Parts: sequence; structure tokens; C-alpha cells
Amino acid sequence: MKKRAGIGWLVLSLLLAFTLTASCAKNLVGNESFEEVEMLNPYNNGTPRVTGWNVSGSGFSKAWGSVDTYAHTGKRSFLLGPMKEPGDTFWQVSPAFGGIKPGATYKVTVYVKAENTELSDGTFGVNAHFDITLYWLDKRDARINIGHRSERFVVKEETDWIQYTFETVAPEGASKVASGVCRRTVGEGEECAGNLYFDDYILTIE
Ligand SMILES: [Ca+2]
Repeated sequence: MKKRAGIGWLVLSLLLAFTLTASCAKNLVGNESFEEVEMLNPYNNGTPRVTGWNVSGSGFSKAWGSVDTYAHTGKRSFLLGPMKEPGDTFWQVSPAFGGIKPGATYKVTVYVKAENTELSDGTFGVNAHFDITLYWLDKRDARINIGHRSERFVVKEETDWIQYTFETVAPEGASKVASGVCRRTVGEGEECAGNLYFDDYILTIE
């Protein structure tokens, strides 16, 4: 009887260890809830930016930054507002970091809330979109333009927080990666409608 109890404990311990390991995949980016902020950009209408993340693109006069309007966790989220001019782009990405395992699957999850996604002509189209992107770099910090690096997600209606997922395999030669979200108009007549709020950006190796 005692032996069977011992085996039972062993099985339970192994199950617990497995569960803890499975549920504790390490997030590879920091400040994922966008709670830590700083005032570094004087062109951003007084909205703070997210500490430790890089922003770039055109459209710096557009609405973006860390706001306390909505939050999935904590008190803040990252806002990327509408863009209407052809070629407007804006992205926020983590710093590039090393230790990449080529051939391994990398998974991004992020929560997004959407509002005012009606287009200028009064319709709800496919243009309230955003991209989740991974920028793979080789040992010389040159961009690797192969593989599945980016995925576009379409938000047609106003939504409360929805979790979006993007999985991809690290290409051969990848040494570093930076990861984040992007909005961009592609051509004439296209617009990025609405306010998109991002929170809880998690990047893990599967
Ligand atoms: Ca947050």
C-alpha cells in the first residue's frame, strides 16, 4: 500500500513538473504589458512611448503611444491609430536579441482591441488591419528576407480584447530577431482605419 502511494506521488510530481514547464515558456521580450513608459518624443502630442521598444516609420503625427484609455492587463496599452496617406507606415518592435535557434518555431501572441474601424466612406472593410512581424538578422546584423516573417490580421469591426497568434520557423542563418506590430497603408486609396490597442505581447519558443 505504501509503495503504491509512493508511485502515486511520483506520478503526481511528474505531472506537476510537466504542467509548470509547459505553462512557463519564457517570454523573450520585456515590458510586454506596455506599463513602463517615458516621454522621449516631443512630436507625439504628449503621449508617452513604451520604454524599451523601438518605433519607426512615417506618420509620426498620427496617434500612437502608451495610453491608459484601455488595458487588457495592468493600466495601459499601446495605441496605433488610423493612417490615411499612401505609404504611411508605423511599427513598434522589441530590441533585437540573440540566442536564436534556426528551425525552431517562434510564437507571438498579442491582445488587440479595436474601435472606430469604420472607413472614411462609411463602410467596414478589410483595411482596419495590422501585421505581426519578426525581423530575422544574421550574424552581421543583416536582414534575412526569407521564410514566413510577417502576417497580416484584418479587424473588420469594433471588438473587445481578442488574442491574435502568429507562429513561424526561424530561418537558417538567423542569429537575432526583433519582433513587434506594424500598420501600413499599401497603395492609393487604402487606409488603416480605426484605433487599435495592443497589450500583452508574448514571444516564446515552442
Ligand atoms: Ca497593459
